[in-house]
Amino acid sequence: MSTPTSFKPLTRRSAWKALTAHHKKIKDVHLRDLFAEDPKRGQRFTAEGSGLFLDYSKNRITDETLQTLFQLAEESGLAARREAMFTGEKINLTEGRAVLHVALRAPRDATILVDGKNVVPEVHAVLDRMSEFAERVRSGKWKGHTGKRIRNIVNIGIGGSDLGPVMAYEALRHYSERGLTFRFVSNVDGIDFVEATHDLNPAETLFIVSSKTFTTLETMTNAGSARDWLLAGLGGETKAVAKHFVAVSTNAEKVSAFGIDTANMFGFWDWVGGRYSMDSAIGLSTMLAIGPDGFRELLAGFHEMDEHFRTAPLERNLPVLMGLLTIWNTEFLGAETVAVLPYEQYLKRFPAYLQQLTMESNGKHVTLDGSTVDYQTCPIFWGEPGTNGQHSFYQLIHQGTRLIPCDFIAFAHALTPLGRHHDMLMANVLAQAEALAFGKTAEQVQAEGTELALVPHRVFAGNRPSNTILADKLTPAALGRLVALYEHSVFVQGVIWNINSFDQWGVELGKALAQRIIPELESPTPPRLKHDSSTNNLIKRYRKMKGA
Ligand code: G6Q
Repeated sequence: MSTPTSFKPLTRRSAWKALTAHHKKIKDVHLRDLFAEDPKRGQRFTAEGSGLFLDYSKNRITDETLQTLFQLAEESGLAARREAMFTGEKINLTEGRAVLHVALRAPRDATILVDGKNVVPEVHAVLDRMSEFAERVRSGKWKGHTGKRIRNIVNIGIGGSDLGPVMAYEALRHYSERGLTFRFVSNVDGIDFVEATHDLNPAETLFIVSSKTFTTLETMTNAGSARDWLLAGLGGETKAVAKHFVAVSTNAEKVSAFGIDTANMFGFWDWVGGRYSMDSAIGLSTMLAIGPDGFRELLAGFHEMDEHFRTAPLERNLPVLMGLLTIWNTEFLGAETVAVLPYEQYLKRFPAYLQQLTMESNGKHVTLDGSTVDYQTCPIFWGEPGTNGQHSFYQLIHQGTRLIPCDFIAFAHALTPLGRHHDMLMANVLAQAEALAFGKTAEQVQAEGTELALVPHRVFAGNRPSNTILADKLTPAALGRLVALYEHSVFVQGVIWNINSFDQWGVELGKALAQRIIPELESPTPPRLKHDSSTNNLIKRYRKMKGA
Protein backbone atom coordinates (compact mmCIF):
# COMPACT_ATOMS: atom_id res chain seq x y z
CA MET A 1 0.00 0.00 0.00
CA SER A 2 1.58 3.28 -1.05
CA THR A 3 1.42 6.22 1.33
CA PRO A 4 -1.31 8.78 0.73
CA THR A 5 -0.59 12.43 0.22
CA SER A 6 -0.66 13.66 3.78
CA PHE A 7 -2.79 16.46 5.05
CA LYS A 8 -3.09 17.76 8.56
CA PRO A 9 -5.50 15.57 10.55
CA LEU A 10 -9.02 16.89 10.03
CA THR A 11 -9.52 18.42 13.46
CA ARG A 12 -6.19 20.28 13.18
CA ARG A 13 -7.00 21.96 9.84
CA SER A 14 -7.56 25.69 10.31
CA ALA A 15 -10.94 25.62 8.54
CA TRP A 16 -12.11 22.96 11.00
CA LYS A 17 -11.10 25.18 13.90
CA ALA A 18 -12.84 28.12 12.25
CA LEU A 19 -15.99 26.04 11.76
CA THR A 20 -15.94 25.00 15.42
CA ALA A 21 -15.79 28.64 16.52
CA HIS A 22 -18.36 29.67 13.92
CA HIS A 23 -20.75 26.96 15.08
CA LYS A 24 -20.63 28.31 18.63
CA LYS A 25 -21.74 31.67 17.26
CA ILE A 26 -24.62 30.47 15.14
CA LYS A 27 -25.83 27.32 16.85
CA ASP A 28 -28.97 28.97 18.24
CA VAL A 29 -29.83 30.92 15.10
CA HIS A 30 -33.17 29.82 13.66
CA LEU A 31 -33.93 29.36 9.99
CA ARG A 32 -36.83 31.77 10.57
CA ASP A 33 -34.30 34.51 11.40
CA LEU A 34 -31.99 33.62 8.54
CA PHE A 35 -34.84 33.87 6.05
CA ALA A 36 -36.19 37.06 7.64
CA GLU A 37 -32.75 38.72 7.45
CA ASP A 38 -32.27 37.96 3.78
CA PRO A 39 -35.37 37.99 1.59
CA LYS A 40 -33.32 36.57 -1.29
CA ARG A 41 -31.99 33.58 0.68
CA GLY A 42 -34.33 31.17 -1.10
CA GLN A 43 -32.88 32.20 -4.46
CA ARG A 44 -29.30 32.73 -3.38
CA PHE A 45 -28.69 29.41 -1.70
CA THR A 46 -29.48 27.37 -4.78
CA ALA A 47 -27.37 25.84 -7.51
CA GLU A 48 -28.07 24.24 -10.84
CA GLY A 49 -25.97 21.74 -12.71
CA SER A 50 -26.47 19.09 -15.33
CA GLY A 51 -30.26 19.43 -15.28
CA LEU A 52 -30.67 19.24 -11.50
CA PHE A 53 -31.73 22.15 -9.33
CA LEU A 54 -30.61 22.12 -5.70
CA ASP A 55 -32.21 24.36 -3.10
CA TYR A 56 -30.03 24.18 0.01
CA SER A 57 -31.32 27.38 1.59
CA LYS A 58 -33.14 25.47 4.32
CA ASN A 59 -29.86 24.38 5.89
CA ARG A 60 -28.64 26.01 9.09
CA ILE A 61 -25.85 27.88 7.37
CA THR A 62 -24.75 31.42 6.61
CA ASP A 63 -22.41 32.75 3.93
CA GLU A 64 -19.61 32.38 6.43
CA THR A 65 -20.46 28.72 7.02
CA LEU A 66 -20.31 28.03 3.31
CA GLN A 67 -17.07 29.92 2.74
CA THR A 68 -15.42 28.10 5.63
CA LEU A 69 -16.66 24.74 4.32
CA PHE A 70 -15.12 25.59 0.93
CA GLN A 71 -11.89 26.45 2.73
CA LEU A 72 -12.09 23.06 4.44
CA ALA A 73 -12.48 21.38 1.04
CA GLU A 74 -9.38 23.20 -0.17
CA GLU A 75 -7.34 22.38 2.91
CA SER A 76 -8.37 18.75 2.47
CA GLY A 77 -6.98 18.66 -1.07
CA LEU A 78 -10.34 18.01 -2.72
CA ALA A 79 -9.36 19.27 -6.18
CA ALA A 80 -6.22 17.12 -6.32
CA ARG A 81 -7.99 14.04 -4.99
CA ARG A 82 -10.82 14.47 -7.50
CA GLU A 83 -8.31 14.77 -10.34
CA ALA A 84 -6.50 11.69 -9.08
CA MET A 85 -9.74 9.72 -9.33
CA PHE A 86 -10.61 11.00 -12.81
CA THR A 87 -7.13 10.27 -14.13
CA GLY A 88 -6.97 6.69 -12.94
CA GLU A 89 -4.56 6.99 -10.02
CA LYS A 90 -4.77 4.08 -7.60
CA ILE A 91 -6.66 5.99 -4.95
CA ASN A 92 -8.15 2.82 -3.44
CA LEU A 93 -4.96 2.41 -1.45
CA THR A 94 -5.89 -0.60 0.66
CA GLU A 95 -6.65 -2.66 -2.44
CA GLY A 96 -4.10 -0.99 -4.73
CA ARG A 97 -6.74 -0.14 -7.34
CA ALA A 98 -7.83 2.77 -9.46
CA VAL A 99 -11.42 3.97 -8.93
CA LEU A 100 -12.82 4.60 -12.33
CA HIS A 101 -16.58 4.32 -12.45
CA VAL A 102 -16.34 7.61 -14.35
CA ALA A 103 -14.68 5.70 -17.20
CA LEU A 104 -17.79 3.53 -17.56
CA ARG A 105 -19.69 6.52 -18.87
CA ALA A 106 -16.89 8.32 -20.70
CA PRO A 107 -17.57 9.03 -24.38
CA ARG A 108 -16.00 6.77 -26.99
CA ASP A 109 -13.26 9.25 -27.89
CA ALA A 110 -12.11 9.89 -24.30
CA THR A 111 -8.76 8.67 -23.00
CA ILE A 112 -8.37 7.41 -19.44
CA LEU A 113 -5.17 5.59 -18.64
CA VAL A 114 -4.73 2.82 -16.10
CA ASP A 115 -1.14 1.54 -15.93
CA GLY A 116 -0.50 3.36 -19.21
CA LYS A 117 -3.40 1.72 -21.07
CA ASN A 118 -6.48 3.56 -22.31
CA VAL A 119 -9.48 1.75 -20.80
CA VAL A 120 -12.20 3.58 -22.73
CA PRO A 121 -12.10 1.38 -25.89
CA GLU A 122 -12.62 -1.75 -23.74
CA VAL A 123 -15.57 -0.10 -21.98
CA HIS A 124 -17.21 0.61 -25.33
CA ALA A 125 -16.39 -2.84 -26.70
CA VAL A 126 -18.33 -4.40 -23.80
CA LEU A 127 -21.18 -1.91 -24.23
CA ASP A 128 -21.39 -2.80 -27.92
CA ARG A 129 -21.52 -6.53 -27.13
CA MET A 130 -24.18 -5.92 -24.48
CA SER A 131 -26.20 -3.87 -26.97
CA GLU A 132 -26.03 -6.58 -29.59
CA PHE A 133 -27.09 -9.22 -27.08
CA ALA A 134 -29.89 -7.03 -25.68
CA GLU A 135 -31.27 -6.47 -29.18
CA ARG A 136 -31.27 -10.19 -29.87
CA VAL A 137 -33.18 -10.96 -26.68
CA ARG A 138 -35.62 -8.05 -27.02
CA SER A 139 -36.38 -8.85 -30.65
CA GLY A 140 -36.90 -12.56 -29.97
CA LYS A 141 -33.94 -13.62 -32.14
CA TRP A 142 -32.23 -15.17 -29.12
CA LYS A 143 -34.10 -18.42 -28.53
CA GLY A 144 -34.16 -20.67 -25.49
CA HIS A 145 -33.21 -24.35 -25.65
CA THR A 146 -36.66 -25.45 -26.90
CA GLY A 147 -36.82 -22.74 -29.55
CA LYS A 148 -39.10 -20.41 -27.58
CA ARG A 149 -38.23 -16.75 -27.24
CA ILE A 150 -37.13 -15.34 -23.88
CA ARG A 151 -39.87 -13.62 -21.88
CA ASN A 152 -38.39 -13.62 -18.37
CA ILE A 153 -35.08 -12.21 -17.19
CA VAL A 154 -33.81 -13.12 -13.72
CA ASN A 155 -30.78 -11.25 -12.41
CA ILE A 156 -28.93 -13.23 -9.74
CA GLY A 157 -26.50 -11.12 -7.73
CA ILE A 158 -26.14 -9.44 -4.36
CA GLY A 159 -24.93 -6.13 -2.92
CA GLY A 160 -23.42 -4.06 -5.69
CA SER A 161 -24.45 -6.71 -8.21
CA ASP A 162 -28.11 -6.41 -7.22
CA LEU A 163 -29.04 -3.09 -5.64
CA GLY A 164 -28.15 -0.97 -8.69
CA PRO A 165 -29.90 -3.26 -11.19
CA VAL A 166 -33.07 -3.57 -9.10
CA MET A 167 -33.17 0.13 -8.28
CA ALA A 168 -32.63 1.10 -11.94
CA TYR A 169 -35.25 -1.37 -13.17
CA GLU A 170 -37.84 0.02 -10.77
CA ALA A 171 -36.83 3.62 -11.47
CA LEU A 172 -37.02 3.20 -15.24
CA ARG A 173 -39.96 0.83 -15.45
CA HIS A 174 -41.89 3.45 -17.40
CA TYR A 175 -39.40 2.97 -20.25
CA SER A 176 -39.13 -0.80 -19.96
CA GLU A 177 -40.16 -3.44 -22.46
CA ARG A 178 -43.44 -4.59 -20.93
CA GLY A 179 -43.39 -7.89 -22.81
CA LEU A 180 -40.48 -9.00 -20.63
CA THR A 181 -40.77 -9.90 -16.96
CA PHE A 182 -37.84 -8.92 -14.71
CA ARG A 183 -37.02 -10.52 -11.39
CA PHE A 184 -34.08 -10.06 -9.03
CA VAL A 185 -32.77 -12.77 -6.73
CA SER A 186 -30.19 -11.88 -4.09
CA ASN A 187 -30.79 -13.47 -0.70
CA VAL A 188 -29.39 -16.88 0.20
CA ASP A 189 -32.77 -17.42 1.86
CA GLY A 190 -34.24 -19.89 -0.66
CA ILE A 191 -37.58 -18.08 -0.57
CA ASP A 192 -36.10 -15.33 -2.70
CA PHE A 193 -35.38 -17.74 -5.55
CA VAL A 194 -38.56 -19.78 -5.09
CA GLU A 195 -40.86 -16.75 -5.17
CA ALA A 196 -39.00 -15.12 -8.07
CA THR A 197 -39.38 -18.19 -10.27
CA HIS A 198 -42.59 -19.89 -9.11
CA ASP A 199 -44.70 -18.63 -12.02
CA LEU A 200 -41.99 -18.65 -14.70
CA ASN A 201 -41.63 -21.11 -17.57
CA PRO A 202 -38.00 -22.34 -17.69
CA ALA A 203 -38.17 -22.56 -21.50
CA GLU A 204 -38.69 -18.78 -21.63
CA THR A 205 -36.35 -17.75 -18.80
CA LEU A 206 -32.87 -16.26 -19.02
CA PHE A 207 -30.66 -15.98 -15.94
CA ILE A 208 -28.00 -13.31 -15.67
CA VAL A 209 -25.49 -14.38 -13.05
CA SER A 210 -23.97 -11.08 -11.95
CA SER A 211 -20.92 -11.38 -9.77
CA LYS A 212 -17.65 -9.52 -10.04
CA THR A 213 -15.75 -12.30 -8.30
CA PHE A 214 -18.04 -15.23 -9.22
CA THR A 215 -17.35 -16.69 -5.77
CA THR A 216 -19.98 -14.95 -3.63
CA LEU A 217 -21.81 -17.49 -1.46
CA GLU A 218 -25.33 -16.17 -2.04
CA THR A 219 -24.95 -15.70 -5.78
CA MET A 220 -23.26 -19.02 -6.44
CA THR A 221 -25.83 -20.86 -4.28
CA ASN A 222 -28.71 -19.18 -6.15
CA ALA A 223 -27.03 -19.76 -9.52
CA GLY A 224 -26.68 -23.48 -8.68
CA SER A 225 -30.36 -23.67 -7.72
CA ALA A 226 -31.28 -21.82 -10.92
CA ARG A 227 -29.36 -24.36 -12.99
CA ASP A 228 -31.12 -27.25 -11.20
CA TRP A 229 -34.52 -25.56 -11.68
CA LEU A 230 -33.85 -25.02 -15.36
CA LEU A 231 -32.60 -28.52 -16.03
CA ALA A 232 -35.49 -30.06 -14.08
CA GLY A 233 -37.90 -28.04 -16.24
CA LEU A 234 -36.19 -28.81 -19.53
CA GLY A 235 -35.63 -32.54 -19.23
CA GLY A 236 -32.14 -32.46 -17.76
CA GLU A 237 -30.17 -31.62 -20.91
CA THR A 238 -27.08 -29.77 -19.74
CA LYS A 239 -26.57 -28.07 -23.07
CA ALA A 240 -29.72 -26.03 -22.27
CA VAL A 241 -27.55 -24.00 -19.86
CA ALA A 242 -25.84 -22.19 -22.74
CA LYS A 243 -29.14 -20.72 -23.97
CA HIS A 244 -30.49 -19.75 -20.57
CA PHE A 245 -27.48 -18.44 -18.66
CA VAL A 246 -25.21 -15.50 -19.24
CA ALA A 247 -22.66 -14.10 -16.82
CA VAL A 248 -21.45 -10.66 -15.83
CA SER A 249 -18.11 -10.99 -14.12
CA THR A 250 -14.41 -10.22 -14.04
CA ASN A 251 -13.59 -13.90 -13.47
CA ALA A 252 -13.67 -15.83 -16.78
CA GLU A 253 -12.19 -18.98 -15.23
CA LYS A 254 -14.96 -19.37 -12.64
CA VAL A 255 -17.66 -18.48 -15.19
CA SER A 256 -16.46 -21.24 -17.43
CA ALA A 257 -16.17 -23.70 -14.52
CA PHE A 258 -19.84 -23.02 -13.75
CA GLY A 259 -20.72 -24.11 -17.29
CA ILE A 260 -21.41 -20.74 -18.88
CA ASP A 261 -19.78 -20.24 -22.27
CA THR A 262 -17.42 -17.26 -21.92
CA ALA A 263 -18.79 -16.08 -25.27
CA ASN A 264 -21.87 -15.25 -23.19
CA MET A 265 -19.92 -13.43 -20.52
CA PHE A 266 -19.80 -9.66 -20.21
CA GLY A 267 -16.76 -8.39 -18.43
CA PHE A 268 -15.73 -5.48 -16.32
CA TRP A 269 -12.60 -4.52 -14.42
CA ASP A 270 -11.09 -4.44 -10.96
CA TRP A 271 -11.24 -0.64 -11.03
CA VAL A 272 -15.06 -0.80 -10.81
CA GLY A 273 -16.25 -1.18 -7.22
CA GLY A 274 -19.42 -3.26 -6.71
CA ARG A 275 -21.48 -0.35 -5.43
CA TYR A 276 -20.27 1.79 -8.32
CA SER A 277 -21.03 -0.80 -11.00
CA MET A 278 -24.64 -0.28 -12.11
CA ASP A 279 -23.42 1.43 -15.28
CA SER A 280 -20.99 -1.38 -16.16
CA ALA A 281 -22.08 -4.76 -17.57
CA ILE A 282 -23.74 -5.25 -14.17
CA GLY A 283 -26.44 -3.07 -15.76
CA LEU A 284 -27.20 -5.73 -18.39
CA SER A 285 -30.69 -6.27 -16.95
CA THR A 286 -31.25 -2.49 -17.11
CA MET A 287 -30.22 -2.51 -20.77
CA LEU A 288 -32.51 -5.45 -21.51
CA ALA A 289 -35.37 -3.55 -19.86
CA ILE A 290 -34.94 -0.10 -21.42
CA GLY A 291 -32.96 -1.00 -24.54
CA PRO A 292 -29.43 -0.02 -25.59
CA ASP A 293 -30.42 3.54 -26.50
CA GLY A 294 -32.05 4.08 -23.11
CA PHE A 295 -28.96 2.66 -21.40
CA ARG A 296 -26.70 5.03 -23.33
CA GLU A 297 -28.95 7.89 -22.28
CA LEU A 298 -28.50 6.79 -18.67
CA LEU A 299 -24.70 6.78 -19.15
CA ALA A 300 -24.83 10.22 -20.77
CA GLY A 301 -26.65 11.53 -17.66
CA PHE A 302 -23.94 10.08 -15.41
CA HIS A 303 -21.27 11.64 -17.60
CA GLU A 304 -22.88 15.08 -17.51
CA MET A 305 -22.78 15.04 -13.73
CA ASP A 306 -19.17 13.78 -13.82
CA GLU A 307 -18.21 16.78 -15.94
CA HIS A 308 -20.14 19.12 -13.68
CA PHE A 309 -18.37 17.71 -10.61
CA ARG A 310 -14.99 17.95 -12.29
CA THR A 311 -15.31 21.49 -13.63
CA ALA A 312 -17.90 23.58 -11.76
CA PRO A 313 -16.52 25.99 -9.14
CA LEU A 314 -17.08 24.84 -5.57
CA GLU A 315 -19.90 27.28 -4.88
CA ARG A 316 -21.92 26.01 -7.85
CA ASN A 317 -20.88 22.38 -7.65
CA LEU A 318 -23.81 20.23 -6.57
CA PRO A 319 -21.92 17.18 -5.25
CA VAL A 320 -19.48 19.48 -3.43
CA LEU A 321 -22.31 21.46 -1.83
CA MET A 322 -24.21 18.36 -0.80
CA GLY A 323 -21.08 16.65 0.51
CA LEU A 324 -20.01 19.68 2.54
CA LEU A 325 -23.49 20.19 3.96
CA THR A 326 -23.47 16.59 5.17
CA ILE A 327 -20.13 17.28 6.85
CA TRP A 328 -21.59 20.38 8.53
CA ASN A 329 -24.76 18.63 9.68
CA THR A 330 -22.91 15.55 10.91
CA GLU A 331 -19.87 17.08 12.55
CA PHE A 332 -21.19 20.36 13.88
CA LEU A 333 -24.96 19.99 14.26
CA GLY A 334 -24.64 16.42 15.56
CA ALA A 335 -27.00 14.82 13.04
CA GLU A 336 -26.68 11.05 13.05
CA THR A 337 -28.75 10.23 10.01
CA VAL A 338 -29.86 11.58 6.63
CA ALA A 339 -33.36 10.83 5.38
CA VAL A 340 -33.67 10.52 1.60
CA LEU A 341 -37.26 11.12 0.62
CA PRO A 342 -38.08 10.81 -3.08
CA TYR A 343 -41.50 12.12 -4.05
CA GLU A 344 -41.55 9.78 -7.01
CA GLN A 345 -42.90 6.28 -6.60
CA TYR A 346 -40.55 4.89 -9.26
CA LEU A 347 -37.65 5.74 -6.92
CA LYS A 348 -38.91 3.44 -4.20
CA ARG A 349 -35.66 1.44 -4.10
CA PHE A 350 -33.43 4.52 -4.33
CA PRO A 351 -32.95 4.88 -0.55
CA ALA A 352 -31.92 1.20 -0.30
CA TYR A 353 -29.47 1.71 -3.15
CA LEU A 354 -28.06 4.81 -1.46
CA GLN A 355 -27.62 2.97 1.81
CA GLN A 356 -24.96 0.80 0.24
CA LEU A 357 -23.40 3.62 -1.74
CA THR A 358 -23.04 5.88 1.26
CA MET A 359 -22.57 3.56 4.22
CA GLU A 360 -20.37 0.91 2.63
CA SER A 361 -18.24 3.68 1.19
CA ASN A 362 -17.89 5.93 4.20
CA GLY A 363 -18.68 3.70 7.18
CA LYS A 364 -15.01 3.69 8.21
CA HIS A 365 -13.21 4.37 11.48
CA VAL A 366 -9.62 4.86 10.35
CA THR A 367 -8.00 7.36 8.00
CA LEU A 368 -5.98 6.43 4.93
CA ASP A 369 -2.86 6.08 7.05
CA GLY A 370 -4.62 3.79 9.53
CA SER A 371 -5.11 6.19 12.44
CA THR A 372 -8.39 6.09 14.30
CA VAL A 373 -10.56 9.12 13.57
CA ASP A 374 -11.54 11.54 16.33
CA TYR A 375 -14.71 12.71 14.58
CA GLN A 376 -17.81 11.09 13.16
CA THR A 377 -17.80 9.58 9.69
CA CYS A 378 -20.77 8.48 7.58
CA PRO A 379 -24.23 9.22 8.93
CA ILE A 380 -26.95 6.57 8.60
CA PHE A 381 -28.88 6.95 5.35
CA TRP A 382 -32.45 5.78 5.18
CA GLY A 383 -35.74 6.76 3.62
CA GLU A 384 -38.97 5.93 1.87
CA PRO A 385 -40.89 7.57 -0.90
CA GLY A 386 -43.26 10.41 -0.05
CA THR A 387 -46.06 10.87 0.61
CA ASN A 388 -46.28 7.50 2.40
CA GLY A 389 -43.64 8.32 5.03
CA GLN A 390 -45.61 11.42 6.04
CA HIS A 391 -48.18 9.14 7.60
CA SER A 392 -45.65 7.26 9.67
CA PHE A 393 -42.12 8.28 10.64
CA TYR A 394 -42.26 11.98 9.71
CA GLN A 395 -43.71 12.58 13.20
CA LEU A 396 -40.23 12.02 14.63
CA ILE A 397 -38.58 14.26 12.04
CA HIS A 398 -40.99 17.10 12.88
CA GLN A 399 -41.33 16.78 16.64
CA GLY A 400 -38.84 14.19 17.90
CA THR A 401 -35.68 14.99 19.83
CA ARG A 402 -33.22 14.18 17.04
CA LEU A 403 -32.04 16.35 14.20
CA ILE A 404 -32.63 14.58 10.89
CA PRO A 405 -31.51 16.41 7.76
CA CYS A 406 -33.69 15.44 4.80
CA ASP A 407 -33.05 15.26 1.08
CA PHE A 408 -36.32 15.78 -0.75
CA ILE A 409 -36.26 14.69 -4.39
CA ALA A 410 -39.01 15.71 -6.79
CA PHE A 411 -39.76 16.02 -10.50
CA ALA A 412 -41.74 18.74 -12.28
CA HIS A 413 -43.52 16.26 -14.55
CA ALA A 414 -45.23 12.99 -13.80
CA LEU A 415 -44.36 10.27 -16.31
CA THR A 416 -47.99 9.25 -16.56
CA PRO A 417 -50.07 12.22 -15.47
CA LEU A 418 -53.25 11.29 -13.64
CA GLY A 419 -55.79 13.98 -12.80
CA ARG A 420 -54.57 16.28 -10.03
CA HIS A 421 -52.23 13.72 -8.47
CA HIS A 422 -48.97 15.38 -9.41
CA ASP A 423 -49.79 18.84 -8.07
CA MET A 424 -50.89 17.20 -4.83
CA LEU A 425 -47.66 15.25 -4.64
CA MET A 426 -45.62 18.40 -5.27
CA ALA A 427 -47.64 20.45 -2.77
CA ASN A 428 -46.77 17.84 -0.16
CA VAL A 429 -43.04 17.81 -0.77
CA LEU A 430 -42.85 21.61 -0.69
CA ALA A 431 -45.00 21.73 2.44
CA GLN A 432 -42.83 19.25 4.29
CA ALA A 433 -39.63 21.20 3.71
CA GLU A 434 -41.41 24.41 4.71
CA ALA A 435 -42.88 22.88 7.89
CA LEU A 436 -39.52 21.41 8.92
CA ALA A 437 -37.69 24.69 8.49
CA PHE A 438 -40.18 27.13 9.94
CA GLY A 439 -42.32 25.03 12.26
CA LYS A 440 -45.13 26.57 14.26
CA THR A 441 -44.61 28.62 17.42
CA ALA A 442 -46.62 28.43 20.66
CA GLU A 443 -48.03 31.88 19.83
CA GLN A 444 -49.26 30.68 16.46
CA VAL A 445 -50.80 27.59 18.02
CA GLN A 446 -52.53 29.66 20.71
CA ALA A 447 -53.78 32.17 18.17
CA GLU A 448 -55.67 29.32 16.54
CA GLY A 449 -57.66 28.98 19.77
CA THR A 450 -55.98 25.77 20.89
CA GLU A 451 -56.76 24.62 24.43
CA LEU A 452 -53.80 25.69 26.61
CA ALA A 453 -52.89 22.17 27.76
CA LEU A 454 -52.54 21.07 24.15
CA VAL A 455 -50.32 23.92 23.03
CA PRO A 456 -46.93 22.25 23.74
CA HIS A 457 -48.07 19.14 21.90
CA ARG A 458 -48.92 21.13 18.83
CA VAL A 459 -45.77 23.24 18.67
CA PHE A 460 -43.29 22.54 15.86
CA ALA A 461 -39.86 23.86 16.79
CA GLY A 462 -38.74 24.01 13.14
CA ASN A 463 -35.09 24.76 12.32
CA ARG A 464 -34.79 21.29 10.80
CA PRO A 465 -32.50 21.31 7.76
CA SER A 466 -33.34 19.95 4.33
CA ASN A 467 -32.23 20.01 0.70
CA THR A 468 -34.71 19.98 -2.15
CA ILE A 469 -33.55 18.48 -5.43
CA LEU A 470 -35.78 19.27 -8.38
CA ALA A 471 -35.50 17.85 -11.88
CA ASP A 472 -37.69 18.02 -14.94
CA LYS A 473 -38.78 14.38 -15.12
CA LEU A 474 -37.45 10.97 -14.32
CA THR A 475 -35.71 9.97 -17.55
CA PRO A 476 -32.78 7.54 -17.84
CA ALA A 477 -30.48 10.57 -18.08
CA ALA A 478 -32.00 12.14 -14.98
CA LEU A 479 -31.46 8.93 -13.04
CA GLY A 480 -27.82 8.86 -14.15
CA ARG A 481 -27.33 12.45 -12.99
CA LEU A 482 -28.96 11.76 -9.65
CA VAL A 483 -26.90 8.65 -8.91
CA ALA A 484 -23.68 10.41 -9.97
CA LEU A 485 -24.62 13.36 -7.73
CA TYR A 486 -24.67 11.08 -4.70
CA GLU A 487 -21.58 9.11 -5.82
CA HIS A 488 -19.56 12.30 -5.97
CA SER A 489 -21.07 13.70 -2.78
CA VAL A 490 -19.90 10.51 -1.06
CA PHE A 491 -16.46 11.09 -2.58
CA VAL A 492 -16.31 14.65 -1.25
CA GLN A 493 -17.18 13.47 2.26
CA GLY A 494 -14.59 10.69 2.08
CA VAL A 495 -11.91 13.24 1.11
CA ILE A 496 -12.77 15.52 4.02
CA TRP A 497 -12.75 12.59 6.45
CA ASN A 498 -9.53 11.35 4.79
CA ILE A 499 -10.84 7.78 4.63
CA ASN A 500 -10.86 5.18 1.87
CA SER A 501 -14.38 5.28 0.42
CA PHE A 502 -13.61 2.38 -1.90
CA ASP A 503 -12.88 -0.66 0.22
CA GLN A 504 -15.28 -2.65 2.43
CA TRP A 505 -13.28 -4.82 4.80
CA GLY A 506 -16.13 -4.53 7.30
CA VAL A 507 -18.19 -7.12 5.44
CA GLU A 508 -15.47 -9.80 5.61
CA LEU A 509 -15.51 -11.03 9.21
CA GLY A 510 -19.13 -12.21 9.26
CA LYS A 511 -18.63 -13.94 5.88
CA ALA A 512 -15.61 -15.87 7.17
CA LEU A 513 -17.37 -16.90 10.39
CA ALA A 514 -20.40 -18.16 8.41
CA GLN A 515 -18.10 -20.41 6.38
CA ARG A 516 -16.93 -21.94 9.64
CA ILE A 517 -20.47 -22.41 10.97
CA ILE A 518 -22.01 -23.97 7.81
CA PRO A 519 -20.37 -27.40 8.33
CA GLU A 520 -21.25 -27.28 12.03
CA LEU A 521 -24.93 -26.94 11.11
CA GLU A 522 -24.80 -29.57 8.38
CA SER A 523 -22.64 -32.17 10.12
CA PRO A 524 -24.52 -35.48 10.64
CA THR A 525 -22.72 -35.99 13.96
CA PRO A 526 -22.61 -33.38 16.77
CA PRO A 527 -19.72 -31.03 15.95
CA ARG A 528 -17.07 -30.01 18.47
CA LEU A 529 -17.94 -26.37 18.99
CA LYS A 530 -15.31 -23.83 19.92
CA HIS A 531 -17.25 -20.56 19.75
CA ASP A 532 -18.33 -18.42 22.68
CA SER A 533 -21.03 -19.91 24.94
CA SER A 534 -23.85 -17.97 23.27
CA THR A 535 -22.96 -19.03 19.71
CA ASN A 536 -22.35 -22.63 20.81
CA ASN A 537 -25.71 -22.73 22.53
CA LEU A 538 -27.56 -21.26 19.55
CA ILE A 539 -25.92 -23.76 17.19
CA LYS A 540 -26.92 -26.66 19.45
CA ARG A 541 -30.46 -25.36 19.77
CA TYR A 542 -30.83 -24.87 16.03
CA ARG A 543 -29.53 -28.40 15.35
CA LYS A 544 -32.02 -29.75 17.88
CA MET A 545 -34.92 -27.72 16.46
CA LYS A 546 -34.25 -28.91 12.92
CA GLY A 547 -33.97 -32.48 14.18
CA ALA A 548 -30.26 -32.98 13.50
C1 G6Q B 1 -19.80 -3.48 -3.15
C2 G6Q B 1 -19.38 -4.64 -2.40
C3 G6Q B 1 -20.36 -5.80 -2.37
C4 G6Q B 1 -20.36 -6.68 -3.60
C5 G6Q B 1 -21.13 -7.97 -3.30
C6 G6Q B 1 -21.22 -8.90 -4.49
O1 G6Q B 1 -19.14 -2.48 -3.31
O2 G6Q B 1 -18.13 -5.02 -2.84
O3 G6Q B 1 -21.69 -5.38 -2.13
O4 G6Q B 1 -20.91 -6.01 -4.69
O5 G6Q B 1 -20.52 -8.63 -2.22
O6 G6Q B 1 -19.95 -9.26 -4.93
P1 G6Q B 1 -19.75 -10.00 -6.29
O7 G6Q B 1 -20.20 -9.12 -7.40
O8 G6Q B 1 -18.29 -10.34 -6.37
O9 G6Q B 1 -20.62 -11.25 -6.24
